[in-house]
Amino acid sequence: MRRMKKRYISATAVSVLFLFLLGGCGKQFVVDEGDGGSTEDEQLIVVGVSQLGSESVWRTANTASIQETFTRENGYLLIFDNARQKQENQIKAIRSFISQQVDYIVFSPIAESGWDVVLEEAKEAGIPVILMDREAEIADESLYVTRVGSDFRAEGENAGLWLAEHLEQQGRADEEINIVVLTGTEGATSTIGRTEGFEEIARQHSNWNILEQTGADYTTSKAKEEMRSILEEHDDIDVLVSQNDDMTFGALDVFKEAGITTGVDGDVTVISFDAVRTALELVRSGEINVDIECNPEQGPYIENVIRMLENGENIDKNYYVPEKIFTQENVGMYINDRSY
Ligand code: GZL
Repeated sequence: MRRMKKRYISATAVSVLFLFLLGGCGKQFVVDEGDGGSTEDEQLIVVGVSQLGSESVWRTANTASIQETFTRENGYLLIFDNARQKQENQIKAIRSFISQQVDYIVFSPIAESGWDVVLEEAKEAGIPVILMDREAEIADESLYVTRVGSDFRAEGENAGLWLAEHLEQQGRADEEINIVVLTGTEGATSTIGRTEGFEEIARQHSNWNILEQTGADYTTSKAKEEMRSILEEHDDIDVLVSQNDDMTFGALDVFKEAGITTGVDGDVTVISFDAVRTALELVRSGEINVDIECNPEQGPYIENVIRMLENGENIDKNYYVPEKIFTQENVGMYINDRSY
């Protein structure tokens, strides 16, 4: 896709933009201050990225991947906004990108709904929009070019399939199994997909009882709060399904407070998602039974899409990033190579 207009932001404008936006929607802007106006600047592809927040280790790694990819050396001017978990900040950031006439808009929708109006504005401005990580529920699919992220439903199904296999191996396939699920941010694609995927498998096992399915917003602190409440009601939990490692860390702390062991030889089997390094250390030690990877290193895949668009190539509507499943059996082969 040809870039609509050749634009660059002069050093002065960058400084003004930096000051303006610091007081505006986002918590931070990373703007590569060029010398403005040089031939090199004119060739830069300007990418506006609205990141939903910094709620988890996974999100930090996702942000790092973007900032390490869209550098001046690689031919980009990155304008980055952290929306601090607020959809209205993402919408403001997208509008500021439009007014700056960036070449591409990339954003990770904190929740699936509420994007049609602002994406109509981006379309009218002739700016291609790429979804990162999560999906947006948009009536008109022409409002975004593609999505780069995970297959969250498959992640949830894989968690259920692992549990079924695990119980079979333990000779507990017909035992009553009491399950607690900590879910992520309400309305987020990752939450919806992981929940639906696991439920799909759970429905095939009438002896699986989901005692509680509680939202903890992908944060450690909220998970601690919710897990403490759950333990006041239930002392017969067999399995914890926690939809990201940050919530798992909180739940493990609460189990320890209550004298409940977890993992390979524990009272409670623990299934987690994301597979950040700190969690993989707990898989290796046996405190977490299995960690379903959610790959945050999406920057290079998004950059590849932009290159294809720049070259006028056709692209798909969705690109899944590669992911693994980690258990005590295989984690040792990968843990030392992890970048996050
Ligand atoms: C998944 C991403 C989720 C992670 C959480 O792609 O949307 O959001 O699983 C993060 O750690 O908060």
